[in-house]
Amino acid sequence: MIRTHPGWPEAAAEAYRRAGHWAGLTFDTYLRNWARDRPGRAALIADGRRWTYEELDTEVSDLAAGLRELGLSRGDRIVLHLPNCAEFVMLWFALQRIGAVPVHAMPAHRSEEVRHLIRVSGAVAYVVPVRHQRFDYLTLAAEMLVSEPTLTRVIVHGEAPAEQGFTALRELKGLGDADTPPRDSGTTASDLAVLLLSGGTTGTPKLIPRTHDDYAYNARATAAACGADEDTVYLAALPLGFNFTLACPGVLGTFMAGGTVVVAPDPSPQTAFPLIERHGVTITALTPALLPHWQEENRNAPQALRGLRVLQVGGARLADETARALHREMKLTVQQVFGMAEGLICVTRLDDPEELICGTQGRPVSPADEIRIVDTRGNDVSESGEGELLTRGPYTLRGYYRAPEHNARSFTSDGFYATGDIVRRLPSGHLVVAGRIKDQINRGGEKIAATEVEEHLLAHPAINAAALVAMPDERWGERAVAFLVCDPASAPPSRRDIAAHLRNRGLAAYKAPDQVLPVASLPLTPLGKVDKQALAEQHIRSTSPR
Ligand code: J2J
Repeated sequence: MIRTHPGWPEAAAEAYRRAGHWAGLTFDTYLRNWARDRPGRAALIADGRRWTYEELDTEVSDLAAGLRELGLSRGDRIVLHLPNCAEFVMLWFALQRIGAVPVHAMPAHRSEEVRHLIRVSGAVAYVVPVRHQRFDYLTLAAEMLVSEPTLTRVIVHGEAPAEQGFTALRELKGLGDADTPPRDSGTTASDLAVLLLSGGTTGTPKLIPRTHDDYAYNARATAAACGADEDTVYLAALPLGFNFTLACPGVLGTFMAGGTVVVAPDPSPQTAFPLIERHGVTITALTPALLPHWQEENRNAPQALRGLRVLQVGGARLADETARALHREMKLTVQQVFGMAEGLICVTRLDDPEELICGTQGRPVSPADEIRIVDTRGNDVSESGEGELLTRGPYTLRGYYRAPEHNARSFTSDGFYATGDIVRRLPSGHLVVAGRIKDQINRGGEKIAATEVEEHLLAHPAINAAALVAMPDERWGERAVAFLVCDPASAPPSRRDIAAHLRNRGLAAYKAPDQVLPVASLPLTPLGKVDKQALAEQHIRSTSPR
């Protein structure tokens, strides 16, 4: 059998088991245990409905029987492309029940991203809504069924067309006979539990393999670091497919602690505030770009957030001043979260002093997380010096899925993952994120791999060369600026032309540049690479008032 990715060496795995970090339980075993130990407690609230742990377990069994009936089984990969709804959670656990592996797509993803996920994972099934935010997912799914040979099934949340290969989620429940107790798929805790999509730095974003042992620990350790317990009511406002929302502590960490998850269809304060008030939400998670809307709404209707105790903010750098304003203005504890789908999660602790909560991005959630900060030659920097963050630990990957060449570049020979983030460390162990060396734009928490977009820009007939560069932005933290060398014979394309071009090529809308600037040529570094720093500096000089 060809190995899809490197795992932990046996000695490390053994140490993580001995320390109790890896508990040896699959997500399916966790769910069975929760249903047995706390059957009547509220597990999930969504779309105006509520399920206890026992009811959730029953729904999962019904769905799992249907999935088996469709021919899905242990080890199969299934692309999950649902917006926030109860079915996302139920299906996620149903896939765990049969030992299949969910592959998360974000709601904003389009044909390019979905095709990539299906191809790299070799997915056999694809789960979609009918429509969401005016996008027709059925047409996309039909296109995938035709073009992707591994794909044989499309599962639709909503009305499914009566065509070959399509099944409605609703029908799935009656399709097979759910057995009690549910059949054991034979999955072990060291098997793959989920494939997450990386932010990406190269042309094609990589898939991140997470095992039951490591992902469950990720959720447990993060839950402990934010004091989650059975009184916790977590609002999932960001997309459920985001690692932050699913496992930091998110849905999984809240379940581990015995709490209740409330699912919001979107993260706007208009949607979230009434849910927070009605269901007594105690903790939720946001990206910095959403904060101004929440702050404004909180000024108008402060009573809604009375019960909210912890506001996690992560995914992109929270400015120290914003953190301070937030801390003072809202009567709750801000928790900065510096995380990555690859593994390592750092959080400020709830009892940290204000200067750490507002001035750092936290410290690792596990005592077994190892941190190195290195210079460009790979040598450790002096104490409190800045450098690239390398990390290794019980829930940080040792290699991407089916990406041997990329793995050779992204990991040290002794298994540290090179994050591409520039950080410094305080004596307390807290990290301050100071920048990034990876070629990525972090637009309000959404990651854009520059080279992926550049390749699509080059396919435009009027563009001879392109560089996508991150520039500071008031609203998003960073915005994407495309510097374009255009064919002198044709009119330079506008931002709208470029957005349409990228949309036609099947790219998610958030990857379209915020600004397009025609230039005569692209400056090069001595090594012959495009000098993006020079481009950014030139642009700032040319636009700042003299
Ligand atoms: C600066 N940069 C940050 C922060 C992430 C929890 C929270 C976030 C993510 C996530 C996640 C940052 N300040 N507070 O998966 O579970 C940037 C870094 C990092 C990259 C990872 C979670 N928090 N970042 O954002 O896989 O550059 O995960 O390496 O999407 O986001 O992106 P992603």
